[in-house]
Amino acid sequence: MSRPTRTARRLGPRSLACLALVGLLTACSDQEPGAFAPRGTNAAEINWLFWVMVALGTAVFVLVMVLFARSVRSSRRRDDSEHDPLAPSDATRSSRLVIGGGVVLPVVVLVPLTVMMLIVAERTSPHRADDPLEIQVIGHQFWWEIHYPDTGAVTANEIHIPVDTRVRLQMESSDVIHSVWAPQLSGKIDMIPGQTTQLEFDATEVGEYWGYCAEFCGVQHARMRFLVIAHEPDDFDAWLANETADAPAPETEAAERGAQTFIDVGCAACHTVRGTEADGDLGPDLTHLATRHTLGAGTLPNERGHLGGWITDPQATKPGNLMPPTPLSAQELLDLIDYLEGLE
Ligand code: HEC
Ligand SMILES: [Cu+2]
Repeated sequence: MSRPTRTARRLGPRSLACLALVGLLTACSDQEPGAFAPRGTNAAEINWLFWVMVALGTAVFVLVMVLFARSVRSSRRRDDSEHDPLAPSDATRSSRLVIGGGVVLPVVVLVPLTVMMLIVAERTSPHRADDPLEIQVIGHQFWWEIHYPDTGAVTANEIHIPVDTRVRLQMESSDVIHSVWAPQLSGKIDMIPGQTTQLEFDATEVGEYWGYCAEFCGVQHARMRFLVIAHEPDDFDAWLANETADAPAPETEAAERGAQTFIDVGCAACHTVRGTEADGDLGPDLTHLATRHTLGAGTLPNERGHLGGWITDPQATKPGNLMPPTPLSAQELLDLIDYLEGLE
């Protein structure tokens, strides 16, 4: 037996256990709860399967450790008594152990696990619901484009859904592989260029749930987040009706100037504001920007100061994203902010 290292001796088993716990607790957060706090049917199924696997895995681990300890003890005893290890009774015991532990136990553990896994895979697969709400989601470096196909509604980085309703995402990518994952609601599915993949899920509680790009897609992969916002059905209908409508007309003179600046300085080449001549499609649709919670796919809260900062230098907060900085006078910037803040 090797002697414990100096640090391990100094820390002792209790401190080591505490350290391990600290490591585990860093995965917990009130702000962004994860897969262990499911709020959707799929996530609940997956969470259940996870704990079954942990329980079975722990049982097997304990069993192996007990057998291991016993074999160490009995081999010591044999050393003491000069016992012949190849005596026939020992040989049958060993082969029973090999067959029991190497064949019977894996079959008993793995077959039920496989069946459970297949059941969960089937229950969380698309095509379960007859008439789900269809939403089209297109992945971009580094943001999400979201269409409600039965309407003209287009938004970005926010998937609004009615609570307790099966939703089917039809997913595409405009560039590289991305992956959609809202851990509290469902498992993850890749977005693959040239293909349409599907994810069907629901939310069982009204609320806001963070989602992430779960496939490395470039420098700002980590700031490619989205919100799933589950509403009461009436609130969802109201949201969808507003999102479908054209942009509201500017209400102040400054906002009117801002609308013109938006065209003049080139924002309109990349962004669409429905109901105006701005119809670019390289960046997010900004028609109802003011109703959104975040800027830059979850990078910043959608507030006046951050909006100004983002427009002045989007590369400062999200280096490598595909919006270039635009040189603007102070007046142009203020007008633009007034305009964008009116896009409710
Ligand atoms: C070359 C194309 C391009 C130009 C020009 C451009 N943008 Fe963008 N814009 C983008 C892209 C791409 C994003 C998404 C960045 C990301 O989140 O990764 C974006 C994001 C935004 C966002 C955040 C939207 C959201 O929902 O997160 C705002 C607001 C915005 N742009 C405003 C402007 C304004 C105002 C101008 C003109 C001064 C402008 N943009 C010019 C491409 C462009
Ligand atoms: Cu991505």
